[in-house]
This record gives sequence, structure tokens and C-alpha cells, in this order.
Amino acid sequence: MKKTNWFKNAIIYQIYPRSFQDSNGDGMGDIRGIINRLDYLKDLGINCVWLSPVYSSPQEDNGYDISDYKDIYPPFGTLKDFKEMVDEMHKRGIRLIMDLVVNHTSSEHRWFKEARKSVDNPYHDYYIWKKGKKNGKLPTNWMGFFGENTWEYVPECDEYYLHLFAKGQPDLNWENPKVQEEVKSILKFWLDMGVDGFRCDVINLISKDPNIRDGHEFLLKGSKQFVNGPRLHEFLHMLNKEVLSKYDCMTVGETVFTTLEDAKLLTSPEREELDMIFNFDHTNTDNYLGIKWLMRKFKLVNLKKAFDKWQLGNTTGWNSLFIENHDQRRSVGRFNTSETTYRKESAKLLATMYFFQKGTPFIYEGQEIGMTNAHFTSLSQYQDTETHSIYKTLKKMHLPKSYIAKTIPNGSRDNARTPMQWDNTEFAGFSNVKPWLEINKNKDSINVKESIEDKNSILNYYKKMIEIYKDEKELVDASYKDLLPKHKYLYVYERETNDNIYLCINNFSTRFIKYHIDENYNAKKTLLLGNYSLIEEQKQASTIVLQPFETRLYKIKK
Ligand code: ISL
Repeated sequence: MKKTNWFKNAIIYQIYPRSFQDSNGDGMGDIRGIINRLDYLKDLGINCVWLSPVYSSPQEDNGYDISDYKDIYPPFGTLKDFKEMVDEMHKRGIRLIMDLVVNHTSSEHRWFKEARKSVDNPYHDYYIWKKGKKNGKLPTNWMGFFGENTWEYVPECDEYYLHLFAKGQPDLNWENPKVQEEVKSILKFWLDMGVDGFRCDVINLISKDPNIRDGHEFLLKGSKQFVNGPRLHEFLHMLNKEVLSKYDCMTVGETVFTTLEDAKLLTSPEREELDMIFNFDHTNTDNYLGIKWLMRKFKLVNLKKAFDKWQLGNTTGWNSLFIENHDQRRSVGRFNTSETTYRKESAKLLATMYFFQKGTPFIYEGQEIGMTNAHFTSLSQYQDTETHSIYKTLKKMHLPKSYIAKTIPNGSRDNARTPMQWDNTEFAGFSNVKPWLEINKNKDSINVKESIEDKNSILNYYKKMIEIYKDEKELVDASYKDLLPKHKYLYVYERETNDNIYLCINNFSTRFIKYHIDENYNAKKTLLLGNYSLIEEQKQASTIVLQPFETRLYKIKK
């Protein structure tokens, strides 16, 4: 199969199905709801959707715990609905990539239910088991991603199973060739149904060091044994060769604690593993050690350093570009921007800042209307399993109450998961009953309906930005250069092709700041996009005065 590398021209919109659109009045989003909103997505201009998991699942981790890989979670719909959704997307020129969660299954998966019956069960070896230590202690001191220990005891087997996430998410044993065959069969099943690729959940955790022992890392103990394990590249190459290469599909790996060197190995085309990965260096600029609960004061120079590193350093692979997803807090108000007075300016600034870098841009649902964090005031409002586990862990660590009271609302994944705000009706046009997670109180002022009507809305800015992005086809291969890496408030970068230079100027502050545009550019520049209305003189000046959170994108003919 000849690969067309369409992913390089994709603009990908992530749907978190629970929170997107409820069509049957159960307070939870569903596939029919997505179908009903496809014209909205087409109008926005995106050409691909990444759909967070819709498979059968007990929903301990909102679908990232799968109990049947070849069926749909009934409240979301049926396989028939799914097929209809794929067809309706394709009719509109929208591709679909699914979430592939194969580091672990749900403990409700048939394989695991069998596996836990006895050590002799044919499915036992589908998972990773270990005896406890002699003194009745857990097999190792590892810490999982949700802040808990990683082992759960099963009396029938007198062994513990490994779970790097919640208890209900046992890790699969990829050393077992049968597991590898199952995964290939899952991939084929969905590709044959017409899906165009996969976002591969925590894919760099699938291979573990077979000699499982205590870890000595500072916080995420054991991580050296489960991040980028010894057979990772072999497994990915196998999936690529045997399945993925036979379809014109794409893959993006979610990879945690990944270096540039790892990324090159994972995404260099000749190695035939993944097409691109998500790295989290930029979203980790406001925390310590890549752990979002350890808050750190944000500095713009660090954000630029993170972007520069990947833009300049990922010479063989392809970058993904994002500022939000279902695990991150909302971007408006983050990275020194404003969630209040300058919310609109900030959202447009952030959009322009990341969209015109080199790579494939992803937009997370609601980002295009500038949805904000949830601002819940009590723990009981949070539904996310991670939030509750981390809360317990932080309490056990005896961190000051005041710190916990800050870091939970800051880091909770529910910030991004509040239902999509379609209009200002009681349930925001998301549902006609009380939804599974509270709707943000600001739905009256922040919603799609209002955004369509307001010509200066963030939504209309995104539409225009996407049109420009599509028109400027040569941007795909343009080079990248950060013009002011050390500046405290400005992020100015340039993308250059044979004929043009694209200059992206961003003011990450409330100050008015002068910026001198290279004199050679003066006669030939066109302002393609900006978040303030400017008169011709302001657009053409060589010394421009940037207003609070102002962004401008110029095209300069060489
Ligand atoms: O949320 C996180 C930090 O922002 C991470 O620790 C996150 O759990 C990690 O990036 C892995 O995420 C993925 O796998 C998890 C699932 O809960 C997340 O929603 C998913 O994106 C387990 O499947």
C-alpha cells in the first residue's frame, strides 16, 4: 500500500465522546450526538477527528479501560452507529483516528476475568503477574501514574497483577505472542471498518523490563523498567509491518517521559514504527519533573525552549502540535495568559502561536470557543479517578492543605472534560438532563451559538486561521527559527520557504511592547492574521507596538 502521508496536511480535532453531545437524554455524549454535530466540524474546517475511546468499558477511567475492543459502549451507541459516523465523516472529507489503548485492558475484559481464575488458565499469561515479597509485602515499590502502588493481589492465583494506572486497568503482557496477535486483530478490525488511524495510548509503556525489581527513581519509582522498555521498537515495527503498512493510515503515539532521541527512534520513517508522537515538554513547563501536581512558576523562555527543542531537533520525524487534550487543563489562562479580561485575545494568541509551527495541529473540543477550567470548589464535583487517587496520595504525603487545595483544581483532568458548551440553555445544549459532569458556570457567555454570531469570536478566528493554514500549503515544509529565544514576554518565530517567510509575533503579557521588524521585510509584508483590528499604518509599520496578548502572522515575499 502506497502511503500518502496525509497526516502532514491534517488538522485534527479531538472529541472526548462523553462530553461532546448527548443525543438520547442520558446526560452523556454519544455517537449519534457526534453525527449530529459533523456539519459544525466541517464548517470549522478540520479534516480529521481523533475520537477518545468508545469501546465497551466499565468506565473506571472513562473508556481508557476497555472490556471489549470490538464493540461499542452501549450508552455511546452501537457498531452500526459507529459505521454510520465513519461514513458521514468521510462524506464530509473528515478522516477518523481512534484511540488505541493496548498497554492495559479493563479488569472486566474477558481475558482478565479468565486470567485471574488460576495460574494455569490459558489467559493468565496475557497479563503481568508477580509473587509478593517474603514478608507479605508488595512485589515491588513501584508507583503508578495515578499516584498509587502498581500491584493488586488475586487470592486464586496467590499472585499480584501489575497495573500502571487504576486497579481496573491491568497491564497486558506483550511478551506473550498471543497478546501481540490479539492487538493485530484489533487493528485490522477497525481499519477494515474504514478508520484512518490510531492515537496510541501510553504506547511507550508496552514493553517492560522482564527482570521486575524495586525502583530507585525519585517519584515514579520503577519507571526506568516500564518506560521505553527493551522491546518497544520491535513491537511497534511488527505492528507497522504486519498491519499498518497495508493501509493508508496514520499513527500518533502518546509517549510519556520521552526524549528527542526516543522520538527519533519512534518516528523516523525508515524505521517504520509510528508517524508522530505527542511529547509533553511544553505542557510540563509549569510543573516539576513532568508531574503536574508539582506546580512550578511559569516562564515564557522555558516554553520557547521546549518548542525550539522539538521544532529544531526533531530532524527525522514529524511533530504533533497541541496545547490541550482531555488530560490537560484548559489553555486559556495558562502559560501566562488571561482567562478573564483578555480571554479572547489570549485564546487567539495561543492558537496562532502553536498552529503555525511545523507539524500537525490538534484542537481539543471546546478550545475553539475558549472554554475555561472548571473551577470546582469541592472534591465531590470531580468525577475523574486520577483526581481522587492523587488527592489521597497528596494527603498521605502530608503536603500542606493549602497546597492540595491549589494543585487539585489546577491539575484535575476534569477541567478539560466539562460538557461542550453549545448554547446558553440550562444544560448548554449538550443534553436535556443534568450531565455526568457539571457544566461550567460560564456557559451563558462562552458557547458555540454566541460564538457563531459574534464576528470577533474565538471560533471565527479559528475558522479564519484554518483557512489560512490550508491556503498556505508551502508552510508544511517551511523551516523554523526562533528570533527572540531569550525575550521574557515575546515569542517571535519565523518559518521560511524558498519564496516566503512567515513571521509569527506573539506578546505573552499585558504590556505594550515595541518590536522592530527586519527592514528588509518592509515593502513586501502582508498581515495574514491578527487578534486586534489595526489600521493599515499599524500593519505596515516597521516598528510595531504590540498590545496586550497581541498576535500577528505576516507573510513576507522574499
Ligand atoms: O494525565 C496525565 C498527566 O497530565 C498523565 O499522567 C496521563 O495519565 C498519561 O499521560 C497517560 O494518559 C493516557 O492513558 C491513561 C488515561 O487515563 C489518559 O486519559 C490517557 O490519555 C490510561 O489509559
